[in-house]
Amino acid sequence: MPAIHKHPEFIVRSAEPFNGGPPLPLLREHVVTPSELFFVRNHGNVPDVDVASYRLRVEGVVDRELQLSLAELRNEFPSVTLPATLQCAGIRRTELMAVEPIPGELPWEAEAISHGVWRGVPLHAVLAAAGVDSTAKHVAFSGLDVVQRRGETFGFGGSIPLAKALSPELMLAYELNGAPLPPTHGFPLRVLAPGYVGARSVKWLATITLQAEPSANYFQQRAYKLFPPDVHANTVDWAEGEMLGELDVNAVICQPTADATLPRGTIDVQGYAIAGGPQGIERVEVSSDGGTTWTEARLSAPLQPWSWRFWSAQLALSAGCHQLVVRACAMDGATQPPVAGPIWNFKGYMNNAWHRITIVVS
Ligand SMILES: Nc1nc2c(c(=O)[nH]1)N[C@H]1C(S)=C(S)[C@@H](COP(=O)(O)O)O[C@H]1N2
Ligand SMILES: [Mo]
Repeated sequence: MPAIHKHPEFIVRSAEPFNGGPPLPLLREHVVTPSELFFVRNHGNVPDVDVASYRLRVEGVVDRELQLSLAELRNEFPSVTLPATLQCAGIRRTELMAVEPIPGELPWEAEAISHGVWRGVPLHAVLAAAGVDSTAKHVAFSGLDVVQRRGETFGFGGSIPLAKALSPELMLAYELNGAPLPPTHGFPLRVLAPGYVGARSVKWLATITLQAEPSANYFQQRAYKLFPPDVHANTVDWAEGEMLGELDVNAVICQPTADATLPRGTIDVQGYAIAGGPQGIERVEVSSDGGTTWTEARLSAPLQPWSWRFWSAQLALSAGCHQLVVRACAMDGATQPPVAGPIWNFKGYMNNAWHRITIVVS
């Protein structure tokens, strides 16, 4: 298994498979997350891929099947560079777990997100080279990693609708932050599907299949599906549920951290906000009284499509306990739910309730 190079303060949520992310104050220090701080979500092993023999296969309902080496992808196709934020659907699951337990899932806090500068081939260029048949409605991806679940062994995969696959932001990425993809982030090639849950950005990409239906893979048909709050593991009908795609507006307080004790005076509250889609964040508001009164935060990072924005606010607080809350509004008017209870789901996805932390001012 290739070595994983991460920052000494990286929070490891699971060692095998390797999963983790940076402490929130460190995450908030860089608009472009350095690779050693970039969160990792692995369901299986980190494949050790030999670039010389690596081939991407493009198949399914296409005019011609393709087998492409990394050199062909780099030299014979156009390249694009795109800053984009990647976010796991399981982000902030611990807050849903506080509503009702979610056994068997990773206890992510708000660190399952990072922002990178990606370089690769526009997916539409590769699809054009293969020639997409008119019966194709979905583009399925599969990875080279192996996942083990309850005695079963299978691969990681997922799909996106053809219209999303053809949109300009979709990329087959071979670089992150100016360097070849690190092994744990999908070397030598991964999908980058900005605006969609991280699960569709398939790493160690082996095949692209054009087909009429969504992917039959476990991670499309069971995991990464959203069910109403009354559905539980023992009552679920896997044929139901909504396959996750587009992300929702979200905002998080990174600094101070939960349960911090701070000296009296003006405190600097900092965090990130993300709209989900390309439209960007319009406004971020912060409260120090649990959401009764609000102060507008200053948005610092420039507005770019598919990207988070950093925000900060100065609050003068009296001695005592305070509940800090943040909420954001996207350019399309989308807002967040005040509490997590009504959006609880038994797999623990898509928590975008107002982020609340308690701090003590002494
Ligand atoms: N092949 C493969 N691709 C994968 C995964 C995986 O386990 N195997 N995890 C997915 C999930 S759920 C997320 S959130 C992102 C995380 O990407 P990162 O580890 O580069 O941050 O990768 C996605 N792509
Ligand atoms: Mo994820």
